[in-house]
Amino acid sequence: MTDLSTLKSEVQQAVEAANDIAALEEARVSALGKKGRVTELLKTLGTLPETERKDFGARINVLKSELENLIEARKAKLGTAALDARLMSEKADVTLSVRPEDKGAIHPISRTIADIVALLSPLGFSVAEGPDIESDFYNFAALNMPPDHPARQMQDTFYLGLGDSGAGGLESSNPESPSPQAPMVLRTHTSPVQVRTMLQSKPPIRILAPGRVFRRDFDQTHAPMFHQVEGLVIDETTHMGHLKGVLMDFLRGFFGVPDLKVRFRPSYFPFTEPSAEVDIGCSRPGGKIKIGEGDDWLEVLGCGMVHGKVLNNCNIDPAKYQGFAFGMGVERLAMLKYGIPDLRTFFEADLRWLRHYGFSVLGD
Ligand code: 2U9
Repeated sequence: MTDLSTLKSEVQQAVEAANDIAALEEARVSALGKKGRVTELLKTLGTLPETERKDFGARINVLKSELENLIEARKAKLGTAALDARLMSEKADVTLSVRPEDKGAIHPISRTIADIVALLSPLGFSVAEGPDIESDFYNFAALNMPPDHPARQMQDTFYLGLGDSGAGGLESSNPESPSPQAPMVLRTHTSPVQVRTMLQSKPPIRILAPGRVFRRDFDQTHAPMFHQVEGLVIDETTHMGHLKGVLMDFLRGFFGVPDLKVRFRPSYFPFTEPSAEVDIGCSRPGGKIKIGEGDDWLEVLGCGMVHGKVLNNCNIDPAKYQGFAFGMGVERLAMLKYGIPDLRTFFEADLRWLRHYGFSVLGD
């Protein structure tokens, strides 16, 4: 009869000698595999006399589970050793100084958003964010754009598959759910962030909503994805004078022209009433734009007092509260401030472009 303790010590030696997972697997198969030594022994049980069979069977099973434990323990040890070796080989010295030839750069979009936030946060604005994929309610219905509203066509929308179906739109019991009439969309503006904020918190509200937006539009001056920063202020006595003061100070700071001419021109947006578009003074010598001089005008942002219907939709009482909102296109402002001529180059991920128009990480 095979000496089980010899078998055990031989398999044990093979397991301990295995220096990687493949060698360990080889040792396991030769002991416990279909044709392994322990399995072959189990097959001989039937040939033993009845009196020996039970005892020998039990001893083989004990051996089998001891060997399995040994193999598992070795496997864990080899795994840890492999991880340690990998960590050692991938060790990075974070105390090394920056290599000038590998210097990264801040993208003009990130820099412009940072510029805008830095100018407005001292006035009490904080930054709020929301999802790129929105329901009909947050992107349209709550903003006074019901299903048949012509303003929906003003912003060509990317519609998404429906997922589950339920009622959408303003009448919906659940504003998150899509329906065949109101599928989910890629947000066409960052305004849904303000809707969510108003539904979640009480005035006073002072927020900036920077982020990506999506419209089905692509030509020299339009990209299907671009960035906006929108702002919202809601309080008991906020009025159009506050709106004008905030935006005039902002534009003068942003373009670095303290006496910049700023003009508010009546306009229309479904979510604000009254609404205005804002122009700044410029000249256009030889087709180039020079900001802060001359008698010409250049449109830079839109704004207005938040529509009473929008306040109602967001559970804010328009008899008690009022406020203003504004929106600006980040690429457009970056092009004007940093002299970038072509919108499409923002999204080409061209390293030479980024080295030229990008900003140092250290802010100089
Ligand atoms: C709520 C209420 C009102 C945000 C506003 C504009 C005017 C505007 C455009 C500028 C250039 C978009 O990127 S652009 O094409 N935006 O003119 N946006 S008022 O009004 C809001 C937002 C949210 C709850």
